[in-house]
Amino acid sequence: MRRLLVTGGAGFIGANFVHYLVEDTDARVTVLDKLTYAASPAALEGLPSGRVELVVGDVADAALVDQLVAELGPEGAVVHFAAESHNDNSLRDPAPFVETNIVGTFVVLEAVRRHGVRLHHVSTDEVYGDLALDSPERFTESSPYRPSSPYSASKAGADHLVRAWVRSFDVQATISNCSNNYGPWQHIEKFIPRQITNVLSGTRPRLYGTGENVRDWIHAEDHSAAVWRILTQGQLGQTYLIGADGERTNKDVVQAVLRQCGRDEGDYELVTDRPGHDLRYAIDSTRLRQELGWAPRFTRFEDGLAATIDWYREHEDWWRPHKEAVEAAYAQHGQ
Ligand code: NAD
Ligand code: TDX
Repeated sequence: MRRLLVTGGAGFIGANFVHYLVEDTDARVTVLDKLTYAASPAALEGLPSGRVELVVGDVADAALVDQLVAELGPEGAVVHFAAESHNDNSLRDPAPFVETNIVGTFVVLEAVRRHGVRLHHVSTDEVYGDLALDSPERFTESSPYRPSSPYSASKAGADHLVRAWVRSFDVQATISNCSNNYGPWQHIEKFIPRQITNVLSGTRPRLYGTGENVRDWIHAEDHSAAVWRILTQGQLGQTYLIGADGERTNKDVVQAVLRQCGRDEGDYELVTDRPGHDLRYAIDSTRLRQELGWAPRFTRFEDGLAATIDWYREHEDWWRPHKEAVEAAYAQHGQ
């Protein structure tokens, strides 16, 4: 049985990945998570204790990470999701983004270097900056790094550290840069869950600026399957882009949420734009599909969205206690 250390495994995508490991592999998992405001330990409840153990701690704590990596043994692997992940927060207070995303990745790299353990580093397409709204261009593995926000700059910094540790120290690592995820357990500060929970609360969805910005949506389950594929079959030192051809304007997404909830498609508000707001992300995932044979299961965004809306309807007890505070924080910025 393979031993894995999953950092950030109590977060939205990390927890989805832990479920994937339990259901589709025989891996034994240690989750290292600081349980910040973004964590959902509830997402890990009910998983077999013989398969999943939660260690509450900071990925930037070098002694703790060293001990956990040492315990994996040479056949083990680290999958590194832990991060501060919300662009809007990074614009209000960048410090934890530098600490967790850059210093935390440095700490992980030093531990896997010392113990000769395999690493998969989870990153984002935002490191490549943005694309023009009206261009056919998509990001590829050779797109130049051009991050716009403190969040994306901190993820770019982390990616550069991983690449340097591969080249200079022969660390056995792969990197994936994925597009925007949606699905169960996503924090309601993020776009899709914020709008779903607005509609379920009887308030209007909030679109930044004109609503014309484009994001490329992928279901978190498809992201998890891709990460496993790269971890087990990817070429060491290689970067893989993960995306499911899910480009939509933010306005299209809000209108789909309204339609699926039986509300008028025009029943949204345009609010203050995000400073430096990236215009468009789009992923060309040809390498991952052709070299590793991965393909997404959620090929119709509207179906994945409908399932996600149902999930938030059924899990109101999870998100409702946080809704007022999240909206009050946005309201302070006219959003
Ligand atoms: P999230 O904010 O939902 O979860 C992050 C998790 O990391 C939380 O459980 C949090 O408690 C934990 N964490 C934060 N700081 C920590 C620290 N110092 N030490 C230990 N744990 C800490 O984020 P997410 O959306 O699940 O994103 C996970 C990863 O995937 C991130 O690296 C992110 O950059 C990347 N990613 C996200 C998306 C997306 O659309 N959400 C897309 C591409 C890549
Ligand atoms: O209320 C909102 N209204 C709105 O129009 C919010 C919260 C967002 N938006 C817009 C901003 C973006 O164009 O929706 C789009 C998506 O916003 P976010 O959910 O904040 O995601 P984004 O900034 O695109 O970053 C996400 O994808 C890449 C994740 O949060 C990152 O962790 C990941 O790396």
